[in-house]
Amino acid sequence: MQTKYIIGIVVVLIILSVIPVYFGKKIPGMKTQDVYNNLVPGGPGSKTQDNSVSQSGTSINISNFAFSPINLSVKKGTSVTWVNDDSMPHTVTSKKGIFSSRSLSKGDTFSYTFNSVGSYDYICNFHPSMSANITVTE
Ligand SMILES: [Cu+2]
Repeated sequence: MQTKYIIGIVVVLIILSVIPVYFGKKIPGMKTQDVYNNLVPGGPGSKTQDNSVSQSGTSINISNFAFSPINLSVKKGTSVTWVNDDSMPHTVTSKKGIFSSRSLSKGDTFSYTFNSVGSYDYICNFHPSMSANITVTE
């Protein structure tokens, strides 16, 4: 009889110790900050939505230490938006000093409207081997 009581007590203790763990559990791989960012409009996580705002523009991705597309031709007056997809910070900096972004962290964007016809070479200030070109036509 005594062993049945002991087993019963052990089972109750196991159940009691499992309940708070179960209810306190978060969705795997999801941080509290991510939940906040996704729920709050205009929060840090909603920055990527800037892409869809510039419908008449074009976007360039920065990933794996490269601009993509590396060469882009746009019509005069086009707004180009760069999006940093790398976890490494980068900049978008005109070789002739015509435009330059601040240091872009992952998810940050930079936009520039090209109002003059010409060829615009640009690099990342931190990684000058990252070079690309925008050609602006009439
Ligand atoms: Cu860089």
